[in-house]
Amino acid sequence: MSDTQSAANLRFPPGFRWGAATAAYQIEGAVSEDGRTPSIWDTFSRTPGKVLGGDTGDVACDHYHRWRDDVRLMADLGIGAYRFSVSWPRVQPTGRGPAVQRGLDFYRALVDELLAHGITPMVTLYHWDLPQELESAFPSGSPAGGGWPERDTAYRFEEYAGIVAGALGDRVEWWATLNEPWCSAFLGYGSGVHAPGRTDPVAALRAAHHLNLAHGLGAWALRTVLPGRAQVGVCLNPSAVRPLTDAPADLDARRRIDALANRVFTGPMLRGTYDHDLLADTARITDWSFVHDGDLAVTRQPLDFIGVNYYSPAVVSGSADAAGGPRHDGHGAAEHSPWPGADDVSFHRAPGELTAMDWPVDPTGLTDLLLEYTAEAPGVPLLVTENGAAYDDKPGAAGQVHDPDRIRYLHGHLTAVHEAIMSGADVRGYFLWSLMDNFEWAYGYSKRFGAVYVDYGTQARTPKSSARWYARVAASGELAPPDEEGED
Ligand code: PNW
Repeated sequence: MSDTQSAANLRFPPGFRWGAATAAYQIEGAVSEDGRTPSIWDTFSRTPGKVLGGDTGDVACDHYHRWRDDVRLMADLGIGAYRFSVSWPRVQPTGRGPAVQRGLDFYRALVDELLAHGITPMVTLYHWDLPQELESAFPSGSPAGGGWPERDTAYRFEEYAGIVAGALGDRVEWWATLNEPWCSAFLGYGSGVHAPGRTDPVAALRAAHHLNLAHGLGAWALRTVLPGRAQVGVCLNPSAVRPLTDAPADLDARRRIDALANRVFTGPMLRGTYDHDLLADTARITDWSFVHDGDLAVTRQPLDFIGVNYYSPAVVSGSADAAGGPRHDGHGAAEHSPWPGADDVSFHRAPGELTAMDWPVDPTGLTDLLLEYTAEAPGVPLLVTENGAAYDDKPGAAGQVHDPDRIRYLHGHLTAVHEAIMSGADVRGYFLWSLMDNFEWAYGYSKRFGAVYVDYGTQARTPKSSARWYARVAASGELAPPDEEGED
């Protein structure tokens, strides 16, 4: 490469982490091995009509048996950090009481293997696989019906966090309490397109609060078990929400969705408040009496980092569009709204090419969010803990998988991260979603987000051209041009 070309490449700060991410239910399989019991996602995926094609995580990428090979693959690709999640029902099958040693041993062995290959592990404690017991088994007379709408689930999470911290804390420094609590609360209990598939706006708001509480209790548990040794954060999926026009109704729609998508979590976590406008907007639905005295001091724990998961921006307007038409909020054509008290807000397709998820490609939302957090949480380092895209990848005749669209997507979004850094955001790393193709929740195996292609028949892994491109970026710390140059 000539000097001029290399001078044109954007250079990331020294020490910037180049990572990849996965989640337990999406890759592990082995759902009834070594004492694991069903999670809400096992139950949901086995319920006809909930997941496309009737797919389940029963086998997934069989990572539970192939983890050594998967770590070697990451090492070959020069991945410097790996964010994975611990399956709660694997280590504490009923969600209460003693831990299962074999479950913990799996993660200890995985972490040891990562460290042996120079890969920094980051543990996500909760990436959506709640033990089914905690959803179903509730004291009779409990009004909330179990799961996250039930306050006790937050205390169960605190206990579980302490168990995992005790088992892995001697070798893991980076911890995320929750992944995308918005999805858990509002897709799980509001629109019902995610497990456990409930459709009750009050349950969704209760769930959001108890997830905030669980985050605070979990952060506290991590720091109690690992004093001074844990870097504790949370992975959010903030919405880069834009008004369709400057009309007052559209600006108000933006404010309302910002409250329900973003401030419902950052309020309690960063400032120890639920904003007045959020309480007022939802007053017809609930009086929020499930928020107890003292809760907002618990939810507001110091954060060592904020994890930003970003895919696509949202465009909203205040008046229902005359045609009705499909929703473009990226949550499918849900019958039930994931927006309690704001189901009249219309979502519009943002400009930009669409990925296989029908999510528009617009990296400017990522720059905006990183700069917003920089202003909102000054001094708190940021990590992009998920970013990536699904495309319709197909192996060629020689088995190679060319995915130039994904390379362009990653190049555009890494450029956006670099721009945020140049404007003052303290972004310390980037985790590509995902290391490999996997179980994409309600879409099953039909959507491929991986940098590595998975043949689900043979479980063969094939790095796509984007994986090789990303390896070059990670090795050099510079953004290579978005082409497949150097490919065989
Ligand atoms: C995130 N939405 O999920 C998750 O953290 C990953 O496990 C997942 O595979 C990835 O993004 C890609 O989808 C989301 O409807 C699922 O807005 C749905 C939505 C957002 C994030």
